[in-house]
Amino acid sequence: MIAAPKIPFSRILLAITSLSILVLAGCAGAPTMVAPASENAAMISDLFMILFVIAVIVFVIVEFLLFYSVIRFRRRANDGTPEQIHGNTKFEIAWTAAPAVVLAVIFVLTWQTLSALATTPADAIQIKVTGHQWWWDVEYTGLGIVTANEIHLPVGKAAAFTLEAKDVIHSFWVPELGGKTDLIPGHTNRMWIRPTQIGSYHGQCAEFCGTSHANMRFAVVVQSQADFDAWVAQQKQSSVVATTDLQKKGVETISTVGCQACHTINGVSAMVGKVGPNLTHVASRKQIASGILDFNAANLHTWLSDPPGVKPGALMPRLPLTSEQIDALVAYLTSLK
Ligand code: HEC
Ligand SMILES: [Cu+2]
Repeated sequence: MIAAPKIPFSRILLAITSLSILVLAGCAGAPTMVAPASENAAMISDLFMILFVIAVIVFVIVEFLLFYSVIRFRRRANDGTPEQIHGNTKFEIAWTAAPAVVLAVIFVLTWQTLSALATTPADAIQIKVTGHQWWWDVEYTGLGIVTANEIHLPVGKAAAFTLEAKDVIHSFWVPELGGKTDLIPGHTNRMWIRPTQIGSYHGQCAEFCGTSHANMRFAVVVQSQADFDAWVAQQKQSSVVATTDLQKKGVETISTVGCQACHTINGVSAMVGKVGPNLTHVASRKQIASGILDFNAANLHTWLSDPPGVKPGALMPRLPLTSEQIDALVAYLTSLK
């Protein structure tokens, strides 16, 4: 028989410690629901903290009783049969009542939070988000704005989201701003966010939806009311008119190679497709392809050359474009502020 190798306890401890440090380091700077930046996310985080503290207290009491009993009442020499306490009414009542009270407290707190989250504030900005494989269509229904993958919100004001899906189930999740809510084909879900801190927050699809599920990200930009108003005014303008020769060639190319089948550019005739993101103000966005590439000429060039090569499974096909055509398209697209 081969004896199992003896690993010293200090080695095991070292391995566990190093692994924990690695895991924690990996989480550093990642979006977290315990640093809420909105009124609704704070409600969820507060409830989580209360439940966590209750769970820790229960854990400590149970473990203390367990270890105390194991050590204090361990079998000793000359022990006879221990005293039998089966059917002890006092104990039966105690260990039935105590968990019932704890669960009742948790139930009331959870109910209060859930009903507060289910009540959409009356003055909210209305935003419809539609999940597509693998990007987010964003429509400000009251303002007549359509954009993609980047949601702007004024700080302190509530936004009511209507969530739908075009193809499969997706899930809308911005950890710092609110809980996950599914987008389900043929069904409308709702949630609201009242951001309390200016900043840019990371969003992510949280329901596996196919090849590029992990590449289905978005940004929520929380701004002062003045900055938000300026953004709204800019988004409401119709698209920029091409001025340079290269940009004009870009407009020409766009309508000859078939982009209009899938994309809309307000003010450009025939550009009314709805399969892909609205490009009217694509150059005002910080990223393209739902957070995969920063918006700049070089990345646009890479994207247009081979979308599925950049983002696996992307539903924008690789079009037979020449390098000159791509240059013209990039010149036009980068002008669409
Ligand atoms: C068959 C439909 C289809 C055609 C044709 C098509 N696209 Fe797309 N396009 C898409 C889809 C879908 C996406 C979103 C991809 C993703 O992020 O997963 C997209 C994304 C983009 C983006 C990134 C936008 C953003 O905000 O993320 C740009 C720019 C773009 N397309 C430009 C073009 C141009 C220019 C053409 C013509 C040369 C074109 N597309 C042709 C479907 C199409
Ligand atoms: Cu998704």
